[in-house]
Amino acid sequence: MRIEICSVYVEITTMSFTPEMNDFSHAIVRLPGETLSGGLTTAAMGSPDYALALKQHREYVLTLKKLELNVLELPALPEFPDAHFVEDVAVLTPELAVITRPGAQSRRGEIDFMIPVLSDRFDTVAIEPPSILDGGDVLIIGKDVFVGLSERTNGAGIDQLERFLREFGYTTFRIPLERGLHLKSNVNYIGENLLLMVEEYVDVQAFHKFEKVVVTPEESYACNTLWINDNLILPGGFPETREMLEDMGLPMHILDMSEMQKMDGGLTCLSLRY
Ligand code: CIR
Repeated sequence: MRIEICSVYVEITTMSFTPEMNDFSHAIVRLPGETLSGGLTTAAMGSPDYALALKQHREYVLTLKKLELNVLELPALPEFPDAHFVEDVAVLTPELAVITRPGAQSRRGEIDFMIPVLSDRFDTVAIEPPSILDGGDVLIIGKDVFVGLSERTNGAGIDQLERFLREFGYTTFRIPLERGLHLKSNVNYIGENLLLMVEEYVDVQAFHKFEKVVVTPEESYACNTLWINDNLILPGGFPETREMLEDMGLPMHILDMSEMQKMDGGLTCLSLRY
């Protein structure tokens, strides 16, 4: 009896440290507001069509539900045109929710609408000024936390996040951003020790223990692929990346993200998962 209990314990301990654990049961999303074209962007791809953006968002939510996530759909916040990119306002771990302090001034007020939602579900702490940090810069793989040092996330923000998470056994790595808005615009974990990334990150020392799947510069947007419950959600229109990922044999879901891409947003940005 004792031996059995002991072996179960060992297995659970090992599981909680493996990067393979990506079983999520919940997601939080926010409906895009009709003001979404007033959000921040560097994309120069034209103005998003609101009806189409809503349709794409709906498909995204349906896909999460298909993967058996319980999805909390928050109402639009038209006064904050980027608020549907909920990933940026919090960093979730099983132990703690860290409310961020978004790097863009125009997005700071979004946190006031997320704090009550997360406080009901998590122990919460908050990034304090003068630190700034966007959730899009935070890539958590098991107990490793890779954080992009970007225009939206400063060193002080990374230091604070590191202090919050250290006591739960997380190790933080700081990754200067080479391109794009956020770290997760460039690099994402897709299971089986694989990172999907653009060429510029291949030699980053902090990523040395991973195998790399490198996307072409023309398909860099496809780096923002979401690995969730052992499925891959990919943006449509990136055939080379799709072909490379097909070899992994995971169920794939291809979503049209054109209107989100126009606003520098991707698949990971549209939800908070736990
Ligand atoms: C912004 O510039 O803040 C939004 N237009 C896009 C945010 C995308 N978020 C993300 O990649 N995590």
